[in-house]
Amino acid sequence: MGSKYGTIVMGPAGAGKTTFCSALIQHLRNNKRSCFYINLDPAAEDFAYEPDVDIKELISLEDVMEELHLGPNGGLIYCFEFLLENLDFITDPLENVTEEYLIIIDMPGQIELYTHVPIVPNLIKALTRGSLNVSMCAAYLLESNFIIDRAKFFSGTLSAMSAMLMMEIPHVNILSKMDLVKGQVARKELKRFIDPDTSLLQDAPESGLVYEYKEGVDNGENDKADSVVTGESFARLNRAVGQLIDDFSLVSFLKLDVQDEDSIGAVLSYIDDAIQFHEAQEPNEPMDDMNEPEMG
Ligand SMILES: Nc1nc2c(ncn2[C@@H]2O[C@H](COP(=O)(O)OP(=O)(O)O)[C@@H](O)[C@H]2O)c(=O)[nH]1
Ligand SMILES: [Mg+2]
Repeated sequence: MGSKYGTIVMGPAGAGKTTFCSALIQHLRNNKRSCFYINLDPAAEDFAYEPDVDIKELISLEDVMEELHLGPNGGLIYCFEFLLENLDFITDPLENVTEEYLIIIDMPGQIELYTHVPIVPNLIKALTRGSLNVSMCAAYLLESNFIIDRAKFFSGTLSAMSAMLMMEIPHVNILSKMDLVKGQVARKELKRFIDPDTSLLQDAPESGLVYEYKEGVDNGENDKADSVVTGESFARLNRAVGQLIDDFSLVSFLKLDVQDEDSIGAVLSYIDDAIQFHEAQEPNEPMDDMNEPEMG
């Protein structure tokens, strides 16, 4: 039985996951590589490339919401619980996917699926363990315009880290939509986000920041609502968050510009390395082939 290779594309809604999947598929095609595209977002409609497997053919989010009187998030959880009970819907088609293929799984953005209930971790276990034995890498996307708001950026970084710890598979973090911040952020400044510099949380506030903190100043005169985000306790929380990210020192980001073929290629090469794709593509040692007929 050969090995299988894949990537699961995650991140908040609107982070650019589906756009990245399409760009990746196009790039693989340009390089004469095969891929197998799985859509697991039951709310996704438009695809540049038609998925080979689409969760919508198993279960309809609309029907679930209507018949069970659930909201979109509850409905989504239900869809994934149903998927986990009917795993052969994705494992059967994967049986025949060979080692030259890159399996690409396009996920919905709801964070509940990764953290509140271990739905995605269980899905990943089903794919990476057992008979399928897919070598998998998580690609976690965060929008680059988050870096305009540092507290938001670090909260995004924390969710990336949380997903990473839950999945227990190789993980690459990707800062998507780099075209949106091009020219807005100095190169040196950007570097502090790519490899998160937690002192960013203590810097003097700049325009666009939602909170304000000054060293040694108890912002006590502010009214109560404000002081939640401007006071010493918020700063202390931020320092603790920064320390946590530092302690793990696991979170850094790859920059992604989907319009740029080289950028996609660079991200893909990180994914390939993480799943050891190329090692499996080596041709057999000629000696092995020559020995075979003599033995038989
Ligand atoms: N400017 C820009 N917009 C993007 C990029 N990637 C995605 N988008 C837009 O962001 C929105 C959400 O993208 P989508 O791929 O559907 O995000 P998903 O919810 O994570 O799958 C869409 O309107 C895309 O056109 C990008 O690299 N640059
Ligand atoms: Mg999508």
